[in-house]
Amino acid sequence: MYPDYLKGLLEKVEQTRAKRLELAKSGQPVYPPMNAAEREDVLSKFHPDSAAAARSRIRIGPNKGEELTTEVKSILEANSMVDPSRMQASLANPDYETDLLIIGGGGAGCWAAITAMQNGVDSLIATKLRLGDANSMMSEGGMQAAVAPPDSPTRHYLDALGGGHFDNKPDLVRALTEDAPEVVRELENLGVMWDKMEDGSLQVLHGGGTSRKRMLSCRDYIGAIIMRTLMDEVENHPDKIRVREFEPAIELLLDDKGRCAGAVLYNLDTEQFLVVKAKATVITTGGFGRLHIRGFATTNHYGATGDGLVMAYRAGARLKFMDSVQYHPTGAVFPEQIAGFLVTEKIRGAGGQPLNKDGELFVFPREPRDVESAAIIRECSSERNMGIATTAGRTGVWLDSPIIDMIHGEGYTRHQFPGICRAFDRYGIDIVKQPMLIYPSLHYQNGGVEINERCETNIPGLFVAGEASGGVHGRNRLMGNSVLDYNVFGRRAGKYASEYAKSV
Ligand code: MEZ
Repeated sequence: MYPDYLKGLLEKVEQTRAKRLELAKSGQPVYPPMNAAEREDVLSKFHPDSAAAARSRIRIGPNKGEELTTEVKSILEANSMVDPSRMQASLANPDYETDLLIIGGGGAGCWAAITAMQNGVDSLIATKLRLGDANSMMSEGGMQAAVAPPDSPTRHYLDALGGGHFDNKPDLVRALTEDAPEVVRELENLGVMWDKMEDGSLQVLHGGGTSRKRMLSCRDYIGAIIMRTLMDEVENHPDKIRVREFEPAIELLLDDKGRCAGAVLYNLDTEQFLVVKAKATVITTGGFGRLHIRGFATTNHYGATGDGLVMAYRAGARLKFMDSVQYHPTGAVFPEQIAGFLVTEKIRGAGGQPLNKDGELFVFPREPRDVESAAIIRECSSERNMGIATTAGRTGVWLDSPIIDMIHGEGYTRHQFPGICRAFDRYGIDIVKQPMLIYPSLHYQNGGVEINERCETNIPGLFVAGEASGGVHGRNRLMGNSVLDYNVFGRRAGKYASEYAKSV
């Protein structure tokens, strides 16, 4: 049954749906058009990382990066558990020795190990939890790649730069978009089965902020499919790739020439410190989304606590865009059972529309995430108060979802929205009777350790790939580009770090 406080919404929505349909048929915009100045205003007033963050920005020492918010600064300056100078002495008598040390067991880490192996270099993956316990595993929506006309890597490049407000490092965006078609083929060779059309071509869907349909998907969570494929490849080569689980790295070790020479691990079972000596080191530890910056709900896994970022910072690595994180516009807040759940952007891509308490569409549904999230926050702010309050004290807007059309037998199939459909089944939620309310949720660390297109940092011998790196997405990432990022830059890190390891 409809809860009291939502009574009337469905009728309003039906009326406004009919109105929107009429407008769409006559070629008129179905949402209040936002001109450039209004967009700017929405972003500056309501983007959680703009105005408020600007007030609390702090400059820290030369060579240590750029402006940081107070929260980020305190994370980075968290106390070290070890004294690196004392540990350096242990490099003469390490617990493990390897050509390549990879810190982090997600998608980028697995790719780095696989590519190094193809390059004849053995590696050791040290991971805080189990191999594959990573945000890479959780991504539901898709991977962007320009695979066929009318799309092209150039269009992809322009979209990614535009989405990042042209702050991105262009060389990194070029690497991302130009490597994409090859990554698609490589993943297929390893066993990933992409969704295809009847003629055998790859199926592409829409996401926010993209000028072409470019999102590839699989018959389940794309992250789980890719991650399991990469894990199989890693686990099939135990002689070339050693994996140490529940052994997080906690400090990088530099040699007397300032080169990265390995790291100190901490075994979570035995509580022992272990020294790894390595010719090259790759950090692939992901972001800090689990730290609930600014009190937002998060879509991130438990391990996303910014460990690699902290280690790299303490070793003197330069950081980029640490003043910005991404809020996913469609975090569920109602029904209660799914509060906190990520509602994939695929739903917006397939026609999902955020509606306020009058059933009105207040923003174009396929805006990039920063604009979409800011517009939802504005709609729910006390100033406008057009969100819908739930009994649990949360506020959100309704996501008029294509799942409703699917249930009515039109268009989509369950496998296109596997996560949310399973969640509805698990809790017996009837999406038609219980509208799904959404509100932005902390999703992605836009910035990180500054890298170049070879994944090199300013510290010789230290490479970084995936969410732990900064520069690829500027201050706003487009959907599906993080799955692509860890595949492209994980491979690149493996290639260039193994070349480096061979040369020292
Ligand atoms: O790129 C992402 O963050 C992604 C694919 C998320 C999603 O909405 O499914």
